[in-house]
Amino acid sequence: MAPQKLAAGNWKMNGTLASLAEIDRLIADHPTPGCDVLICPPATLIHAMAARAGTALAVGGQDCHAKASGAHTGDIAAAELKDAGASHVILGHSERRTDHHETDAEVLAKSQAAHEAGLIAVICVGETEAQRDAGQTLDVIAAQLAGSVPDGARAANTVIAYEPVWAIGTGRTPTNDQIAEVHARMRALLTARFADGADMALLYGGSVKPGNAAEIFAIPHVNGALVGGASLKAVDFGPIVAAL
Ligand code: G2H
Repeated sequence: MAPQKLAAGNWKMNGTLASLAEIDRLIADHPTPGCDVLICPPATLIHAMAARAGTALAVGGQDCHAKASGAHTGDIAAAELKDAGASHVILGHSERRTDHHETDAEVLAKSQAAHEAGLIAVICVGETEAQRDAGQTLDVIAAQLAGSVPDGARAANTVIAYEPVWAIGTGRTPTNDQIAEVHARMRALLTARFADGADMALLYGGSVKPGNAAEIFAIPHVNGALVGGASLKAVDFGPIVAAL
C-alpha cells in the first residue's frame, strides 16, 4: 500500500467564522479524488468547520494535551478535539516547540494521547538554521523522530511532517535535493522501526505555495504538504491541492 497523499492546511492563529467561506470555495473549486485534504483551524472553528465540510475534507486540531482530562486551564484534550469533529491533530510544530518549550518527550506523550482518542497525529520535525549550517540536520531529524514518535505509531494513525524551521513563513524553501535527502532518511528510519513505516505519509512543510508545490510533490517520499500561509485562501490552497 502506497502512503496516502495529504494536503494539510495549518491555519495557525488565523480565522473567524467568516473564514469558513474559504472552505466552501475550496470544496466547490477543487474536488479532490485520490488525495485527502485536511484543514487545521483554530480550535474555536473545528466544530463549525467539520459540520460545514461534511465528508469533503478532514478537520484537525493544532495541539492537544497529553492527559485525557483534568485541571489544565486553556488546554484541550485529544478526545475533546475528536468530539468537536477533528480526525487529526498537529503535534510538535516548531512554533509549539519554540513558543511553549515543548520537548520531544512531551510531543511523544501528546501523540500517544491522540492515538488513544482515535486521532491521526501529524508529528512535526525540523532543524534550525544553525543546526543545518553545522551539518547536524540528519542527526536532529533522527533524534526528533526517535523521541517524538511513539511505538504505537502506524501508517493509519500517524503522519510525519518535515518542516525546516528556517523555511517556515520566510518564503525560503530548501533545495529539492535537501528535501529529498531528509525524506529518504526519514523513510529509512521509519521503515526500520515500524512494520508499515513504508506506508506512513511524509509531508514537507515550509513556505509551500502554488508556484512550488508541484516540484516539491515530485520529490521521492514526499506524500504531500503541511501548508501555513498559503492554506488560508482557497485561491492559494486549491492549486496546491490540485498539484498533489
Ligand atoms: C510551516 C508551515 C505550516 P508556512 O509552519 O505548518 O507554514 O507554509 O506559512 O511556512
